[in-house]
Amino acid sequence: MFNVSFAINQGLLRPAGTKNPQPAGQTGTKQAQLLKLGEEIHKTFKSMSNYNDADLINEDVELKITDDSWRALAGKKNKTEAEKRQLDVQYKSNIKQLGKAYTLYADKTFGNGDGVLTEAEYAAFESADMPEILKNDPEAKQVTKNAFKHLDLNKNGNIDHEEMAAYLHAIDFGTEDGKSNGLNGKISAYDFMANSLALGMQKHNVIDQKLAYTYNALFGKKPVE
Ligand SMILES: [Ca+2]
Ligand SMILES: [Ca+2]
Ligand SMILES: [Ca+2]
Repeated sequence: MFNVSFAINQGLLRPAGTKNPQPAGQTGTKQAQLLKLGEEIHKTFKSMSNYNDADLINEDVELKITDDSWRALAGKKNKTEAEKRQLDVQYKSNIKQLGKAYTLYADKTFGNGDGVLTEAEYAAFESADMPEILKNDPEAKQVTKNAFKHLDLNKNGNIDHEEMAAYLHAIDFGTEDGKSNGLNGKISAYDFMANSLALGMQKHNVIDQKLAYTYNALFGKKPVE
């Protein structure tokens, strides 16, 4: 199981409220750490699903956005305003770093490395581990096209790290059918798969509502209709 608190301990993700000193010459190292984190996110998501059987999900795998102390505080009754704020700040800080890492990794590995994903780069990224037969399947191509449309919130023709962070935040919510434990600082395999289905649909649906909420919560921005 991949744990983001590991990244925090490595100095990659910084707990809320702490300064982020960046001595000269450290930029390359930080980039390498972000890339590694992005690769871990990618591997974790890939290991949740099974191309041979869409109904089979690997329930043992989850992506932790926050650490267990965050969840302990989140579960506490009668939280003070300061505690609520601490939870909010820490969550947002972590999810923004994950959005950066995941976008950087995807674009460095499957794109031109300019930091944003065009539709073609996103398609290359999404189909990376697909069996050949699926890669050329028109239906699978359409699903990727649909997903890109949902994720390009400002409709500028590419996915940036803000849109990616909004996506990661949105899928933490899981679904409303009782199978998910909801917003809890972890993306379960069920959260991921249920939201992936919604993302692949052509029509406006619940994923768009979640993305509109998270894009605004994280960056104060509204999606372009
Ligand atoms: Ca690019
Ligand atoms: Ca965009
Ligand atoms: Ca969740």
